[in-house]
Parts: sequence; structure tokens; C-alpha cells
Amino acid sequence: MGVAINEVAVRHFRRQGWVRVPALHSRSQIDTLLATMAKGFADPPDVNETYGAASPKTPGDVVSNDARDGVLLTVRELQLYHADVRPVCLDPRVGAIIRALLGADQVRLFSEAYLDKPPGGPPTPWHQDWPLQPFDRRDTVNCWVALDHVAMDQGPLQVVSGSHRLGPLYKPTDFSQQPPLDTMLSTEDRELLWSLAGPEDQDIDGMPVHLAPFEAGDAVIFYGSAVHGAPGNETDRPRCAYSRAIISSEVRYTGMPYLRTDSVGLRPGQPFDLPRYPVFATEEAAGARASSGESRT
Ligand SMILES: O=C(O)CCC(=O)C(=O)O
Repeated sequence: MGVAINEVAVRHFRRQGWVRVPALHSRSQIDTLLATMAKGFADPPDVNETYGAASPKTPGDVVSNDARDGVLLTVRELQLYHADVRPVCLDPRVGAIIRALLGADQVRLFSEAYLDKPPGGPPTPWHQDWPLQPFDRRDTVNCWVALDHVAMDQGPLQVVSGSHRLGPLYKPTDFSQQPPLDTMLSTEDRELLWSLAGPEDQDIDGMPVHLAPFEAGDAVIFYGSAVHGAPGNETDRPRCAYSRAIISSEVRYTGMPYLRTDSVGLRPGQPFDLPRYPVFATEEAAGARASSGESRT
């Protein structure tokens, strides 16, 4: 299958900082992700084994304290432990889409999170992922995929249009202590956001926001620098999603303290050229490997 993204979608992504991709993953891929997520929650990998021990000086971050706040229950990096999910995580079609969006020759999987916003789970506060991450440039995305139908009252992921143009606003180390986004945006910031808004964007907190329900397999792909969050889950059904950070292979490690990279063996200035950050194969390479009998990734 060819690249499932066109020029209009690429332009939308670069202008508004996000793009919706319906049916990014098939039903059988979703089933594999859900089965892996269930295994991950039943037997969660030890964090120190997954990443090595973080430096004692490294601050916490929202993605490590989410369970405590009841915002999200999370298991991470399951492709390191469950080989059968790798072909889904590294689907060449996903790689082709991200390469086109970023204008990159090659992209790598940086991290994975399997997210359960439980019934009654509070809103995910507005935040950017990028200020937490030790990346020397902005060529990174979050690819958030619904693993089930996500209704409007169940906390669908929402993204502030144009917010990737604002630069890093705040390092989100703890959702419970996060200042409201209102206090971080100037009048000029809001003018910029509205100048980039699309006709479908809703006015939420005075900002143009993309907020819409998802079917299982639908994705929203956004720059790591885009402000995003989610309303609370007001239903009695868990809201399950799969979120991947994917980076251009050009991105270099800055050495900034970060729980997930302190001990993986990178030196500042190096690309993320380690087996734990696999490159997405092109569809041609994956097809050639499959026909020569190797496993398809
Ligand atoms: O699923 C959510 O509510 C938030 C997810 C998120 O912030 C992320 O994937 O970076």
C-alpha cells in the first residue's frame, strides 16, 4: 500500500500542528495492541529494568506520576518485551506517514504508552511533551491511536491548533502542580493560534481546539511541541489508547535529565541509534524481508 497521506494533510499538519488519520490501524492490529496492553497491565515491566535507574537529580514528569493522579493508568515500552506486537508498533505504513509529515528520510520509534483513562478519570491537563524530552530539534510527533470507540464524554484526546508554533511553554513535571495554561499564554499567543485555526476548531479555554470522537484504529498525529490534553472520562467504560513518540533519525540527544534516557547509554550529541529505538522500515524493505522469509516489521 502507498503512502496514505496527501499534500493537503501534510500542509494541515505543518500549519495546525496535528492531523487526523482515520483507520490508521486495522481491527487485527487493534486486537494485538489490546491483548498486549492486557498482558502489560497483568505483569507490568519493572521501570528500572526498562530504562535503567534514573539519575537521582532527574525531576519526575507527568508521565511517571499519572497513575497517582488518577488521570491515566499506563504501561510502557511493551514492544521491548512482547515480540508479537512489534510488527504493529513498527507498521511501515505508519512510518511512511510520519516521514511524509516531518519531511524526514527515516524515523525511529522513541517510546510507547498504553493508556487507560479509567471511568471517572479526571481531565488530562493541557501540556506539551517536548519540554520533557531530551531532543535537540522539533522533528518529533506523538501518534495517539484510539483502541476502542471513544465518545465525546469519554475523554477523546484534544489538541490546540497552531500551538506547536509557541515554543516550549512549561516543563510538565507534575499534573497536580501544573499552572493553568491561561496564565502562560499572552494575547499575542492567542492571536497567533486563532490565525492558524481551522473551521472545525472549537473555542475551549479561549483557544482553537480540535476535539472529536474516535473509532477504534483512528489516530491523531501531532508535533511533540503541540499543546494537548483530554476531557475527563464521564462514562463507566475505560478509555483505552496507544500513544507512540516517533522521531526523525536526525534528532540528537541533548543530555537533558529524563527518566527514560538517563541510563540507556547515549552521549549528548549522539543520534538515538540504539536497538531500543528501532527505525521504521520502508514498505519496500519490509515487503522484501517478508518475501525472503524474515519477520515483517
Ligand atoms: O490520553 C491522554 O489523555 C493523554 C495522552 C498524552 O498526553 C500523551 O500521549 O502524551
